[in-house]
Amino acid sequence: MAIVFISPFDPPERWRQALAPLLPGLDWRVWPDSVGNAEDVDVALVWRPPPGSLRQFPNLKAIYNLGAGVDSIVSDETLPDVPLIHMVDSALTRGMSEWVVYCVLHFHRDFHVFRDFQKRHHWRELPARDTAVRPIGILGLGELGQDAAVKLRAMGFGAIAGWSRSEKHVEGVESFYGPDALTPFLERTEILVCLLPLTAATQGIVNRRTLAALPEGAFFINAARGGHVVEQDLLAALDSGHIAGAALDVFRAEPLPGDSPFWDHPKVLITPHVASISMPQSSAAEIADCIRRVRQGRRLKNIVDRTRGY
Ligand code: NDP
Ligand code: OXD
Repeated sequence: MAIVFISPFDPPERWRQALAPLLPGLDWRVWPDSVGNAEDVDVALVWRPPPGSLRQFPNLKAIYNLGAGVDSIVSDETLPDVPLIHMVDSALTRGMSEWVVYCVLHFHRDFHVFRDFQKRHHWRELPARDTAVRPIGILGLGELGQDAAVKLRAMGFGAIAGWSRSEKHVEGVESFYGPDALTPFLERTEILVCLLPLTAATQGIVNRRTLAALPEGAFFINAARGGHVVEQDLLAALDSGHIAGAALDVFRAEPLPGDSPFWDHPKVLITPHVASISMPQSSAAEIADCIRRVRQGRRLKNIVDRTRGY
């Protein structure tokens, strides 16, 4: 029984070092250079595996995605029909909530304006907004969305809502669910945070129509995927002033091309897809537990529903 690591973007050694103490006798292979006998492999650890790369393992029993989002993998038609597990890790969740809280506070406390005032040596007070009544809306109230909501609430945000497919019961968070609830959810939201998975149903969900449903002067924060946004529509909404600012961690093209209008846009805050990064040390215990479960034939957690796409 061997593990194969497939990620063109990650140094495999850090993951091996984190997992080895938890899985005595770990047989570790790295795609494509040291796969050895492909028949030995029972579990694949992957992050954005090249399409077709998983096809060669006839005894594969599970695929563990080393990140929360599986959009880059579920579209691979050659993906073997074995359980696909997505990462749920407390450090990944914590990191995302930090990024979201930072961005919400940036706009809520007018840092986007004060940054500009400072450049112009301009000393001016702005009217304060009461945190208790500032309407925050989170698209996607799953692992990450719920944690961000709970942490914002702990800071005193008292008007938080979330939108999901099914109804949620999170204390102090109003639940909107299903397609019909999207417009009412947007209409009451002044700071919109996107934490949805990218699927056929959520592709391009932030567009001219949905941005127009937000109140004038709303803010948009995206830590999910660039594919959720029709970028021309967002730029137009920023330029017209309907959207007063955006914090964007993800884009349709990554790395963001040097000539993208987002780079120099005065209303846009950019980070390079780092809202939260999977960390081998923190997630190793969860991954090792998953591998043991596969090998012992026990129930697996956090399995992706491939028909839903997340
Ligand atoms: P989850 O699967 O735990 O949660 C997804 C949420 O989205 C659920 O509440 C789900 O509803 C909701 N949802 C999905 N489809 C729809 C739909 N069509 N309509 C309404 N609601 C929908 O995912 P995570 O919270 O773990 O991760 C979310 C995303 O965050 C990832 O897919 C990834 O793209 C992104 N991410 C980005 C990172 C970064 O660094 N930028 C880092 C980590 C993740 P329901 O609960 O009812 O099923
Ligand atoms: C993820 C990501 O989905 O890092 O985990 O984007």
